Amino acid sequence: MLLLISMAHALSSFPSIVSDHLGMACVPSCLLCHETPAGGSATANQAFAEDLAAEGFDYTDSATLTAALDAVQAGSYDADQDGVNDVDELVVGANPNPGGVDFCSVTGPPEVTRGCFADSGSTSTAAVGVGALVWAYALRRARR
Ligand SMILES: [Ca+2]
Ligand SMILES: [Ca+2]
Repeated sequence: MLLLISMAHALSSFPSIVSDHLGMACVPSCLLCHETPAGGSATANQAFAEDLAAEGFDYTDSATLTAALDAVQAGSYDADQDGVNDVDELVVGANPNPGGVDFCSVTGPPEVTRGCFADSGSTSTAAVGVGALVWAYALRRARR
């Protein structure tokens, strides 16, 4: 139960972890790693996501994200082969993926505040439901 809740939390915080770790001007959309704006593990096929995976990022363990970001930076990855490294692009709000729309600009997609786990909607709904049950249980216990 706690694992489910913490996993949903981890998934929802990936864009803000990237933003915080790299000091981005905004939180990137799911399109940084996913092929669709709503995200989901089956769509995490962007070139940048593959770079992160090559450096040990495991989406079930958010602690691997910052290490993979550091490794991608140290390795001077350039997912779209435009001569500017992935991390350098992200720091200025650009999209490191081939053909991607920049993240931190008025023409970019909207910021993500709730995460990139659309295809696991039942999981996140379940996590919210479980969270509500835990809360209700705690409330009941507190009233005794
Ligand atoms: Ca590039
Ligand atoms: Ca680029």
